[in-house]
Amino acid sequence: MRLLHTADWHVGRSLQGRNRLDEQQAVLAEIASIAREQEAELILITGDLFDSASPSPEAESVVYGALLELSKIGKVVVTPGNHDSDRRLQAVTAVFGLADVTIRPFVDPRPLRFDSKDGEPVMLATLPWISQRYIVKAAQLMDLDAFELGSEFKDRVGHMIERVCEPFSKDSINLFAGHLSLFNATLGGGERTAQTIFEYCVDATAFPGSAHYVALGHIHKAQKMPGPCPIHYCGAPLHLDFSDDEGPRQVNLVDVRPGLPAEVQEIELTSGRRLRTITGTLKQLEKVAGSCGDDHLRVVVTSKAHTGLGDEIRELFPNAVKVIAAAPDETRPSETLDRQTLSPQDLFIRYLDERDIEDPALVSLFSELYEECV
Ligand SMILES: [Mn+2]
Repeated sequence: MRLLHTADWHVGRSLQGRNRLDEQQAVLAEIASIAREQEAELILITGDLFDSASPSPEAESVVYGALLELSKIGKVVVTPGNHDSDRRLQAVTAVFGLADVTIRPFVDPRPLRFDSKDGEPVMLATLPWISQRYIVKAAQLMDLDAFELGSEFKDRVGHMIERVCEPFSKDSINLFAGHLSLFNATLGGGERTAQTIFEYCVDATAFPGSAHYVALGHIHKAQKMPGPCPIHYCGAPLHLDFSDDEGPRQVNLVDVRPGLPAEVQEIELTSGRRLRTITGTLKQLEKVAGSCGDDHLRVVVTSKAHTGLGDEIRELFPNAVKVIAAAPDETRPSETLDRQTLSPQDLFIRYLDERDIEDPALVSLFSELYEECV
């Protein structure tokens, strides 16, 4: 059986206030055309379909349109991520069920069971993003220190993974789809920092050796993780912010057969505009103006600042999303000016940093409270 694995679409995410729905729609169309050409029988979407738990109708239209398009090609299975609202997805589960799009918004110990076109039995265990407040009791959240809290979360999610994978057999194709953070994963960019730190990490050893392929979302950089079976993050299909403007964007195409190791092909995506940082003096920048195509640009000017410099740069680079004036000896954008791109969680972490407070439990609580408010 051939499956396609994608995740972290983050539809609705803007860049410095610039809407990227057209790019998001384009890359989802590219994913559908790959699925069609490669005859993927199963399409796994492992979380963060949306950027927000309350997406705009336009973002919903893009995501729902993409799910229906994919459902014409193969069986579609969705597990929610930390940016999605599980309840909102639950609300449309029955409707999407009519189109053979299975949304698994909540924890369900029973794997999905179906047969591949070749008649091979498939078992697909799923796990949505699990928030700490669901798993560690409130009292423990207060009493345990960060390390204990971390291992509590790790142990319990590890246990859930074992449990949902328990029915795997040697005669079936055994798959896992979920949205979680593994120890030692390399961050891409645009992830919520507070939900990728130690306390939210799980050990890859929780996955059974009998799994043919473990499809993960949450980390935006595509990578294979060491573990007892093939474990992959397929990464985000678009670069989401300037900390993440390099590296390929891809979907994984996976061939699986009972009793044989999975063959994983990484297919590069080309839709969407590149995010790029260019740095130089006004003179140096003048020379490269016009050569940046339609890339979204962050321009760092190292010339001495003068009135109207920002406007001059924007005139040179109409695609400059952000213009930063740095002191001549600085090559990196200044922290102060960079604040507007940070998430509330990241800002809170910086706030604590500035006051010399190191308390991951506090960060985690902030994150939980923030999640409840948005
Ligand atoms: Mn994500």
